[in-house]
Amino acid sequence: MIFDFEMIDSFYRQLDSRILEIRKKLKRPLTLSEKILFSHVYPQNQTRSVSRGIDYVDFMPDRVAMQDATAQMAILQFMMAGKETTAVPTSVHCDHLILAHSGAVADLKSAGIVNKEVYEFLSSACNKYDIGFWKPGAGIIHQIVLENYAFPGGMMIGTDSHTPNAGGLGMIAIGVGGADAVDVLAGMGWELKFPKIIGIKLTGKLSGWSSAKDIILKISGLLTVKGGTGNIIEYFGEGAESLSCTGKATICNMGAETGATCSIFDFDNSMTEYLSATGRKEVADLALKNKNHLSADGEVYADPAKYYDQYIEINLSELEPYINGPYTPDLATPISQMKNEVLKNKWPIEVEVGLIGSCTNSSYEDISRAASVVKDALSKKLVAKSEFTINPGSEQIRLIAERDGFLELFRKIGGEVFANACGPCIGQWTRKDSDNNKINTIIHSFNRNFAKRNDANPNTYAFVASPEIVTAIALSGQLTFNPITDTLINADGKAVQLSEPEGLNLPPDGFGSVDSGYQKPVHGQNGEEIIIATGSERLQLLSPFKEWDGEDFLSLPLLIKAKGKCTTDHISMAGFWLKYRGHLENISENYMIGAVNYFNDKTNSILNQLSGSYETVPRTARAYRDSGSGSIVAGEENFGEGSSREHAAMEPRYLGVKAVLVKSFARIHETNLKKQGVLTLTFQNEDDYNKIEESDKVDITGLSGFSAGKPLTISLTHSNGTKEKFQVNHSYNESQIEWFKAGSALNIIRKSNKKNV
Ligand code: MIC
Ligand code: SF4
Repeated sequence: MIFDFEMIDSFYRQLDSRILEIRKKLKRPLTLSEKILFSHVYPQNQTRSVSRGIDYVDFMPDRVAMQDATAQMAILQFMMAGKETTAVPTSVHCDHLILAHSGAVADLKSAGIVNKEVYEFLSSACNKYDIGFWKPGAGIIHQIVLENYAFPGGMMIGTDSHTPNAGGLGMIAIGVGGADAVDVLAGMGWELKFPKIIGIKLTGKLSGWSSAKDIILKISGLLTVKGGTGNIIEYFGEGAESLSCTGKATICNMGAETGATCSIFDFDNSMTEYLSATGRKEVADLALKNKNHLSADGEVYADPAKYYDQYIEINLSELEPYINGPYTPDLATPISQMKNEVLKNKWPIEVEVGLIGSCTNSSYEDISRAASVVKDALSKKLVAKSEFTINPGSEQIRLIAERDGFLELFRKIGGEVFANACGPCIGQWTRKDSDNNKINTIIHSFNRNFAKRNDANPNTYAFVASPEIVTAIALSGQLTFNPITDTLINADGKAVQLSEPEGLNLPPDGFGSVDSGYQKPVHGQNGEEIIIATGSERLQLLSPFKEWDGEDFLSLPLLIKAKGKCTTDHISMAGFWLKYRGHLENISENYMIGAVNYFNDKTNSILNQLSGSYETVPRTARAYRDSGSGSIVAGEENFGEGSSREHAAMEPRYLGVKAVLVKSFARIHETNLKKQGVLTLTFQNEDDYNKIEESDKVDITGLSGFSAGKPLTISLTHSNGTKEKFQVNHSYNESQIEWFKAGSALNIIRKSNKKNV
């Protein structure tokens, strides 16, 4: 048994009394999210009334999951905490570092060679700290978590922004940076601003070409990439009940693209079925016994607008398929309007590649529906006009997709099956015959489509759609194709129309048994040495960051004023750079190299005030750090949107950036910066962004009285000697201010641990 039944059983045994206690304290109807959050307050006896969206609360999640690209830094930090083992069940998944190039077998083999020392490091650390280790090829973190670990009513954190995928099984699952994970691994409370809650009632039923993916594509358009920030999205209604468990997971997964803390569905029959099908009937039985605690109270559903901070209704019977993009996941276009939009915006019509799979859309339902489209196309003598690739989410899924003939169908249209890993979704993709500047279009069923994300080409227009729509479009080769209304010309020259997709939620012949690629930790049996090769380019032990010296920050040169969208992909690119995720010094060479310099519209070319010439961002930052001044970064809205990668926060800290001042932050990135000791500030008046000039020196004053809710002051000294002053806000509470003072949150854990020893 891979999942931790004892922990789950003990959770359910206590649930009744916990909920009773919460009810006594709060004396009002509860949403599902509140039930789960309050039953995970740390320590449990401290339930109190909190203001959603305002108060910080410490939680005690049930488990932690980490993927290889973020686990390295998380474990390197955990090693500094000086603990013997992890406080909660934890798993590590090798999925991000496998380069998709020539198909699963060859790609896995080369990943084993290229990433050998990283896998050895992770596997040895997992043994030492009693962490379950999922070998390369086992599958993508979120799919594995859904298949093995997630349970209704539970709470977990994961060092990946799509951790909310587990909300499909009724779990509060939140994406965090590695330093947050270290809190939980070390048995400390994990702090989160108590989220607001968006209620979404789904009515009606999906039909035809529409799928669960289209629900979240539509919602991304409604909420935009920052509309969910600070919120949990809670789904309910008969439409929700009609969805498969994996369809629910897709919706929760991509909820990350709205900035939501996480998303969650009520416990229902689809979850019982999925738990039983994946060998966890005992968990399903326990959940069934606690069913009344695994949905919101009746009063909430009767008057949702009263109990949710925001309330939306979507009728699934009217829902069209959507295609989102390019360059942002919230540009949502219903398929019926796609042709107009494509022509109006001059998006390249010809589609070069269609890609399905990934952690977002790898379920049996997804694969079987996409395969039904292919089967239909073959019977109608159609061939695929675009290249076509498949990334199965796990070995379990790959195996049954092979067994049930789906992969064979994909191969018949020239489809290539990549390893069970992230691959093209995170830029781990060597495109064949691709010129890195060519204007071209691709369409995939992943979740993100930021510039350069999939293949590093800034001119790739990436669109997101459901697997069945991606398949239909790959068959047609045209972004303007609408399978609901349009026909295709087949090998006989006849116009034919594709039939509606058909699929099954769960494999009729079961999931079967498979060598899952799981390595049980052998804690206590071996010498338990964590393996880091000397002189390694990929792994480097960390040294603690310095404490704050108690002084205001004076005369900080502006490093870069970033213009427009600045995601974690702009701040710390993935793709090529993934190989340095365990080596802070080396990965810092990618700091902000994708961000656009406001003053010359170029990337990675900024004024170095010391030399007077234009240089790269990392080099200039280093020069400021080494001169003893440090520097400051400015940006616009939703700064740091996207990934949970804390490298985007550790790099500036390492390079001497003292503060980041923006119009607004994405949640995970802001916390990551705070935890690493970088001061996070927001403009009180957004127009003050315009006051910042290229050769400014910036003072940040008021730090001696740094306290919650109290603004700080910025003074700019322009190159002509004139000065401007304005106030800036911050969102630090008193304990977060201690992180800043100590130099990082980890420094506090380290110190308290030393005291206890
Ligand atoms: C992503 O989808 O962007 C990633 C790659 O999974 C990241 C994690 C990472 O950067 O390692 C995420 O979403 O957190
Ligand atoms: Fe991997 Fe992509 Fe999923 Fe991130 S979104 S975990 S990169 S498959």
